[in-house]
Amino acid sequence: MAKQDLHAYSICEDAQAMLAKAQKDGVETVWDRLKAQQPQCGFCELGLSCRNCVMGPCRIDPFGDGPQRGICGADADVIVARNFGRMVAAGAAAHSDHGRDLVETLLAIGEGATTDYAIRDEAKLRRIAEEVGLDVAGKDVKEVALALAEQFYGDFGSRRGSVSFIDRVPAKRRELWKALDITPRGIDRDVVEMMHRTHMGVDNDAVNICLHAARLSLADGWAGSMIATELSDVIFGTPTPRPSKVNLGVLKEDHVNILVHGHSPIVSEMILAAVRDPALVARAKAAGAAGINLAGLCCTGNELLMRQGIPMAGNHLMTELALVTGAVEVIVVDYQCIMPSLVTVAGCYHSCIVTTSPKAKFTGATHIAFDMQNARQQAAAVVELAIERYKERDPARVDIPVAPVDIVSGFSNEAVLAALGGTAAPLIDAIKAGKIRGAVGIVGCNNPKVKHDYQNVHLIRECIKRDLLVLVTGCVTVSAGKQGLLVPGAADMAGPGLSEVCKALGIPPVLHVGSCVDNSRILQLCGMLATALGVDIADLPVAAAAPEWYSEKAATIGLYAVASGIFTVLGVEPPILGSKTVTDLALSGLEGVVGASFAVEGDPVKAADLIDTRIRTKRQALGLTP
Ligand code: XCC
Ligand code: SF4
Repeated sequence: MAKQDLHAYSICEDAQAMLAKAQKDGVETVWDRLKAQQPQCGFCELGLSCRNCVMGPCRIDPFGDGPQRGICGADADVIVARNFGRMVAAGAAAHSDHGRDLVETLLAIGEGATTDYAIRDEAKLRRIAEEVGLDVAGKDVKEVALALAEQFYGDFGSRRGSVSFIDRVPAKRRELWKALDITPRGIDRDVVEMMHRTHMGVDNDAVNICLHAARLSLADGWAGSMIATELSDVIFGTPTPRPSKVNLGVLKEDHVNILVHGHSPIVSEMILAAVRDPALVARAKAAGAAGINLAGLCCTGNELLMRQGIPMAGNHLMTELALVTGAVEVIVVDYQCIMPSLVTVAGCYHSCIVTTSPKAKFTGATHIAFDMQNARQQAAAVVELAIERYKERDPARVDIPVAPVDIVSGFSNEAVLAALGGTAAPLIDAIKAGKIRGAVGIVGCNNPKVKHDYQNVHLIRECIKRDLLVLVTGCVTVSAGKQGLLVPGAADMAGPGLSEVCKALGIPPVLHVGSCVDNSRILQLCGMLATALGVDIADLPVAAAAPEWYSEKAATIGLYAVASGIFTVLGVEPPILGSKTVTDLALSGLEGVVGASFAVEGDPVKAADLIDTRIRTKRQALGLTP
């Protein structure tokens, strides 16, 4: 790529510097491969291609000149809806299978089958067990863990009418779901049913497929992801506000640098324990390093940041570029959002990619299998490998381009309520008084089709200016943090009302609430606020946005937000525009069905205008000043 182009790819100084170095070092990046893929398939972009059976593949001509039906007779509406349904199923499967790993960890703790993992927040364990209807009186911690694990296994199955956390949903919303027959029943059941429905010759009504997509997304939001979040808190501790740092400057030139990447805290928490082991630190020093430095990428990074204050090196589009610093010994991964290219990029330096999960192996990577019995020992092996790699580092090729930026993280709902004095009443009062006009969850990924971090950052800035409190998760966390938006001082960038509230509480106007499964924290908070006000979630002055989303998981998150009653703006077009029926449903029809819909808007100022208009309408309907 030409030099002058680099600023077009990312707003971040560290990204620009590493893109230039990648060019110099002859490293291919995601942006090079995006270019090589041009032009991308227009049928697929519109959702109009189908390969659900081998009579096909088929495609529908969007201009009306060519075929309007697949070989089986499916039209554009059915093909688009089926493709979208499978996308949502894949996203729900990813989050929820991650959630299941936490249930398995809880079970192992309950059975006494692990000494590596334990319960760090017993009060939360008991609170949740009681909430879902278990009798915990007189039971010890292991017995409660066992009973709760069994209860949550039931949420994955097919024998219940609804999922365990259904009572977190406000009554009005529960009734609406019941009337629409979209109450989530069981995670695996609803995912499997989508695979069934989208087989040739099953569900051939686009709207009916979309309604089931809504139900299965709710099984993710209110069960799979919610279980992942709550059990991560129980096992690894409920987050509380703590300072940390972000960007490639968190790498240390004189240290052994290890990055954790992926999504689950199960592996990364053990790596953290190992890097703090004095014997391993001594070995690193013997190898000539000043110590061992751990930092995060993507959502497993968010998990460690929220609970432990471990710094973040970068988000999705920074993962290759982190290796280009030449300062990373090992990236240890679990699953999801790990570009296969990392193995190749690591091979251009002294770096090593370590995989840990039996369900996520990468050809060319080093596999160190983690399980409930060996996790601590395997984590030590990863750190030892990193120390060996450090000896191979070429100091002449190291470039850590920036100084790190301060952030504050750790705003679990428990922490937010504690900061407010134990109840949501002060937050509700601030909303009623119009100091905080509403709240916006700005979440999701990076996508090389969009200038890196541009839409994420500018939408946040526009929202806080309008006195909208912003909650961030996932890769948007890093986008926000790098621009100085995750510190209390950022209140100066907010409108007068929000600024006043933030300064009084000493909190940033942009709160980091966790990883992508932690979007369930936002659902829970909305449920709590709506119940306290005696209204539905759709009546609240809230909205959501995924400005730079790329992942199937983000499609699922967007849909469960909308199906929960939250207006959601996507910054990148979803592959549904080939069907007028599905597009109309998404952009307006859902409003009359579930009380919220999607908008697609890539311009952050226009996206903020859409959100603002929505929040104005909702405030007025509640009898508040707009
Ligand atoms: Fe992945 Fe979660 Fe998206 Fe980031 S935000 S690119 S899904 S790591 Ni979840
Ligand atoms: Fe073609 Fe129908 Fe088979 Fe899809 S399911 S590939 S549209 S024949």
